[in-house]
Amino acid sequence: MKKKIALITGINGQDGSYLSELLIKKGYSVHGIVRRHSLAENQDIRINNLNVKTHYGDLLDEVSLMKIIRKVKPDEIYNLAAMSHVRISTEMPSFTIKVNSLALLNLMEIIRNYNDKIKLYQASSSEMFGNSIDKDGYQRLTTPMNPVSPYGCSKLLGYNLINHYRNAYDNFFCTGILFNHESPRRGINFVTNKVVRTAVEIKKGLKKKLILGNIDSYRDWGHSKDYVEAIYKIMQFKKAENWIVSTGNTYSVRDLCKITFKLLNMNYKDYIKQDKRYFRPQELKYLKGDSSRTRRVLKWQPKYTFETMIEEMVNYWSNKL
Ligand code: F7E
Repeated sequence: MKKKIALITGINGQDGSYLSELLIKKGYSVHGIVRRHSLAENQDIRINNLNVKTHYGDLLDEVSLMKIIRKVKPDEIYNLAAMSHVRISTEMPSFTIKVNSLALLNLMEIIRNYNDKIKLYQASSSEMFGNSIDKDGYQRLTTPMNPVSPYGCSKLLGYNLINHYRNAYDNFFCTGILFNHESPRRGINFVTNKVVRTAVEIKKGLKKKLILGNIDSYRDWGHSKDYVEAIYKIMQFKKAENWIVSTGNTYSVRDLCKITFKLLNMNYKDYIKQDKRYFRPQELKYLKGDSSRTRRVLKWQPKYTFETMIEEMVNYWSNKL
């Protein structure tokens, strides 16, 4: 039987690398798009041991996208590439909208005009909800979406475009609204890996303080490895739909610090300083996702807990530094 072909944008990111591993295990031929980078040695740091084929391109360059899609002839495209840092999106809002929304629109148009049988997964985000919370304390598909950052706005535009194209033209365009998801492969300017890595550096005497922004916001943090399993199941479901992917538990950044420092036999209160540089113009205060339908219908279940995930990250940095 012919191998299925997947094309992943953002293949060298955290989710792209775990998804590649999963798809290879499932027997796919995996391709990915990478941007030219001035430090070529950092280009594929997360995927250089994987049997994937990378192609130079850029989401903002439709011609390169078209050429890659013609060459690779994918059955499935996973659009994971994004300007994904919420605070940085406030510094470069226009770029964020171009990459996260306009490029998606171009990708959908290419699919419609080249081969409208290609299935597309779009990475949507819990940041689209902003500060809306249902009365029972959860966010779900019916919760109003009122984003509080250029990043959230860009993802909401992408989500609306996907829904519109699916309804208007019947394409297999699906999305997962993923709540925060982490791992040792997370970029170190996101709060989990920043806290864990710095705590280990403090433990080893390499640093004295951990400097953070708002530590009283709450997030529903899962593990990227669990979440790419959900992404795969979303793509294989008989119908293209929107799905919530979350753990259903919420912790504050303060809890994250408490647990991490405790694992290293330290008290977080002795090491934390706050700096307004890391605060956001408008904070998203609280996330907790209701993924009950995803669990029931797709038979998806996360394996990691918040604690086992943090432990894995602490072990990773303790061995690496
Ligand atoms: O911040 C607070 C910060 O940058 C989490 C992305 O994957 O998830 C992610 O977005 C919280 C926020 O993630 C620092 O204010 C405090 O309340 O790790 P983060 P995020 O903004 O929630 C969503 C679902 C996505 O889709 C995004 O792509 O931590 N915080 N002090 C800090 N955050 C950072 N980064 N650095 C600090 O020093």
